Amino acid sequence: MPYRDLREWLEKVDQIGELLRIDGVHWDLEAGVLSCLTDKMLLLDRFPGYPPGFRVLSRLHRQTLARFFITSGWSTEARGLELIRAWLKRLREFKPVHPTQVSEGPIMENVETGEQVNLLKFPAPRAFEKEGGRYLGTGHAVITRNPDTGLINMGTYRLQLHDRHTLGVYASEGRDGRVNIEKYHSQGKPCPVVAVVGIDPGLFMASVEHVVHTGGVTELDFAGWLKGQPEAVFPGRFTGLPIPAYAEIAIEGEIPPGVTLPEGPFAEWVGYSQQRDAPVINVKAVYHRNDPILTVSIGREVKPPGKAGFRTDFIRSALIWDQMEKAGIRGINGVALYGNRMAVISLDNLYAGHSMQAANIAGHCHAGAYWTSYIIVVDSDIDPTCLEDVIWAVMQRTEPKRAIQVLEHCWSSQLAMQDPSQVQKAEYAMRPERATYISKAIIDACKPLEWAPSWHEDVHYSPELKEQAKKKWGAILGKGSEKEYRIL
Ligand SMILES: Cc1cc2nc3c(=O)[nH]c(=O)nc-3n(C[C@H](O)[C@H](O)[C@H](O)COP(=O)(O)O)c2cc1C
Ligand SMILES: [Mn+2]
Repeated sequence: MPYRDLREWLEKVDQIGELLRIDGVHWDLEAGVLSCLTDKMLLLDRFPGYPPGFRVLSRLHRQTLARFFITSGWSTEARGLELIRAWLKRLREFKPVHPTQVSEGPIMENVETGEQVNLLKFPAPRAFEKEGGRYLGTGHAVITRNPDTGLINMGTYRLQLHDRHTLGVYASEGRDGRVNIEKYHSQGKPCPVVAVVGIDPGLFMASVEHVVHTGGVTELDFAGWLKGQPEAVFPGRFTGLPIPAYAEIAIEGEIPPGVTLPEGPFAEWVGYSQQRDAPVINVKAVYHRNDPILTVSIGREVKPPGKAGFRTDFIRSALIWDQMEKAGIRGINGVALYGNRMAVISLDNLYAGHSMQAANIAGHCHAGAYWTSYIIVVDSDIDPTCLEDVIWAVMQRTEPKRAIQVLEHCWSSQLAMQDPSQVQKAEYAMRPERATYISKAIIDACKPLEWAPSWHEDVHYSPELKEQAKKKWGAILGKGSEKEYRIL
């Protein structure tokens, strides 16, 4: 049975024993640190100073596989590379499921506008000691419209709570939402916006994954497909933007041009925190259900490619794989992405130039382009989800001067540590403060085809010989040691 909303999803998670309810936790640091100390979903209630029922659901970004299966209405026994392959198969069946228009829904149980708006009524957490404030949006979705095409976009860009009716919004350069905001601002107009800060994990996944808008597909269409039923939406009264009618909390307003406030420091997934200036949302309306649940993604202490931090790497891996195939790359045996920053492609290297072609597409297709600094290509005998084998191939099959190429002026992020002189050199001389590039290293760790006469023989036992030995001696040996796979 599909789930319509967060509450139905939570019931299913409760049934598999992955929901923890805790009362009386403080929004300042305590909710954050608790989120690092469990694998379960945390439903927090009775925050000191807040009415009971004003809840926070934490760990929206760190789903176990069991919870991902609930979210996607799908499951498989496959793990490692086979899991990525299985999800790719499902992804290929994607058909947009358009939202349906409704005139009301539970989110209209409470509607506050103008002077009634008070964002401080929600127990928004400050998650880390070094964070510069409270965040209302970390496990949410921001909806905007492209003023040229009318296409709706949904992406997750964090929201700092500045005061009763003002939020900071930080969208990284090149995000669809950021492009939309800049389009309005370049016309001197405010950008209409809806932020859904109490959201089910299906909508959230649509918001954080790189949905490609080819053919006018939107993240809402993706969510409808993923959840197995169309999303019910109604038009916001100030912006006309679609608001999911069964969500918990939605905020409507506009982002004025030329206004920024200091934002952060915020504990980034990369393992650092920084402060910078960011645009603001002036809030005009708040919609919420009775006993609303604020959803958050806080408490990320694990640094990429740490296993616990990025259980969804396999989803993005399949997306890159899909986009590479659509660009015509043949012979792909596997793709594994590590915490957004490094991708490994395993390939039947069929002809001279094939591995470089694959590397360049992997590093520049939409799902793989953003800030991936290292693209490694290995032969198809290497499992890309096993870092041990990947690094072995890099060490044993390459001659660095031949294997490593560095591409310049690639899609970056202000989260990147930067050589300040690079900014000055950039071609954006008109607005150097905006220009952030990275270089990208390709490591072609496939055995060079032209060196075939000197390729060495790999050392390994045939699977048959191992099976025979296990049959004969297995009882004495017990369970053998296993390779560590960094992607589930
Ligand atoms: C928990 C979480 C928080 C995120 N926060 C931000 C953020 O603050 N700013 C940002 O630009 N991207 C953030 N992202 C990534 C974007 O939401 C993601 O790349 C999304 O696909 C962007 O959608 P778009 O391509 O439609 O802009 C976050 C992702 C996750 C999983
Ligand atoms: Mn988008």
